[in-house]
Amino acid sequence: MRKLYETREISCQPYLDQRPGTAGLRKKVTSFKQPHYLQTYIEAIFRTLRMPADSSLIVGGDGRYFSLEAIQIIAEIAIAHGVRQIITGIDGRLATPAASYLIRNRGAAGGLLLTASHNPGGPDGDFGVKFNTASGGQAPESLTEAIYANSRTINRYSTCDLPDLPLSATGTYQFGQLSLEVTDSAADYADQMEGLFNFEKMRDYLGSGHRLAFDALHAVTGPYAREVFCRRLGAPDDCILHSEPLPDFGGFHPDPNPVDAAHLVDLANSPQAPDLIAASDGDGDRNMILGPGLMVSPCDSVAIMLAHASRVPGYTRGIAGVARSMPTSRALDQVAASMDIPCFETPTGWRFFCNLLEAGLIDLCGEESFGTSSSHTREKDGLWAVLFWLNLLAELRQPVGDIVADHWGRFGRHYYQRQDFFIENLDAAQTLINELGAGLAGLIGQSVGGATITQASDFCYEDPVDHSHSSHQGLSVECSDDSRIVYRLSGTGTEGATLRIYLEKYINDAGKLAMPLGQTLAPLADRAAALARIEHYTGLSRPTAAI
Ligand code: VG1
Ligand code: CO
Repeated sequence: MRKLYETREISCQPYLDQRPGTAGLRKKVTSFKQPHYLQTYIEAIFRTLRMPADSSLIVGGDGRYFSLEAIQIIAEIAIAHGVRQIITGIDGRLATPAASYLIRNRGAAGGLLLTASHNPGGPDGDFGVKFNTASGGQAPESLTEAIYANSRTINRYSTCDLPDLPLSATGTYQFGQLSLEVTDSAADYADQMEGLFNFEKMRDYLGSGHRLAFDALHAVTGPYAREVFCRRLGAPDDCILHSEPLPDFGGFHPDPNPVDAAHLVDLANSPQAPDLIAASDGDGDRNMILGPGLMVSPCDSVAIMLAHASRVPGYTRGIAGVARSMPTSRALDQVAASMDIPCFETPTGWRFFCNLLEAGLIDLCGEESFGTSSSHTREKDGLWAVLFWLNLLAELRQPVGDIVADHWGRFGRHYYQRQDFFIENLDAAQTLINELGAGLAGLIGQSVGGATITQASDFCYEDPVDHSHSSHQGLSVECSDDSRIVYRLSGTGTEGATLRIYLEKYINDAGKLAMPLGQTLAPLADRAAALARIEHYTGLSRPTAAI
């Protein structure tokens, strides 16, 4: 008779601060290390879900500091809630899109993704837990709110004592009533990508003198990139930079953007620039695309993907519709209109795309925050986006810059920038938003910086599939000079507040498509700062970062 692991109840005090943000619960590692902190949140998830007996669960993440302890704690609580199979990756690492795919592919009841994504890692960095449903998609707001409500009442949880889980090599192990499978997720993922892209063409492209550089920023994508680009596409080993996943990301801030990955902008601007330069974030769901002399704005990237989708094998059957988050530029709308397909505008956060994807209403979607993906999975997918661009380059045999310039020539250019203001005092940030929101109606018709405000609204979304409402999803101000400003507070930070201001100006004048970005948007930035009285509320006269 095999040993059964007996469960026991542990008493604890509830924590009251476990409200998930834009994408899961993110806190400092030091918060997660408080007694019973992770345990109460996991207990709240299981109590809310009431998974069927004998469920399978995908558990894994970006491998950041505290991940291995977390997997052990989760497995011990999962047994007590009837989970009979846990599937994870080597060393507990699963890129977010790969985890989403595994959930669907293995018919799991859901997944616990251990990541704080683009937030820094290490003992003083951040940790996070995100729950994905059986569809592979992020839990909807109604579910995360129910988990939060439950977490505030947890004063006991069930667990057991398992031996240290063997995570360092693939295999299947039995611990009493629990089966643990450690899978080679990179191989599974690469198989999926082979079904979507023209690997032969990309191999030819890379074999004929074209070069790729992919920076994994010492985060989760290193082994995936090696499998896809080197083993299956024949790219040289040294095209993967910082490929070894490290618990502290080797000190990198694993956020692929021109500020945190400025070295890639330098590489793009150097005479040795490879044909395609790309990077992903901590958990592998974001992508940054650069070519000689330029970075492709994520808003343009998704629009260009749509314009060329019929050239990529996985999308030749057509695109049902597309979606973008509200602050993302309207470059995508322009292409969708030309193809006569719907373009949905959702609140920030990937979870809002999930219903649309599941219902087959969209096949492609993206966010300005370097996130793009398609109906092949229910998360954004960093390497998928790089492969999409590589497939395009192999097909068009044109430099990245020419593809972008041609696109602007055809559709006009949405000059775009996000400015982040880090504000230590959360209340000051909230007051700024409240005051601006309260005065919105009065702004319409006012003249600012030579333009008239034509629209001002507090974005409220009704999900077309389940008809749920999400209010206060960002303040938007549109002006008569084809410009738009959006204001919102970040929901992924773990201290203070980050005010995000999104600036967009549409220009469709052939002679004005290659103007310097910062200079072109400077008057709009001044207008945005004046309207929200940023300096008055925060003392800040300039953004902390412009991305
Ligand atoms: C940010 C981005 C948002 C993205 C989210 C999760 O949220 O703006 O577009 O979906 O991060 O991305 P916020 O609330 O900080 O603006 V990831 O790659 O960190 O899971
Ligand atoms: Co991420």
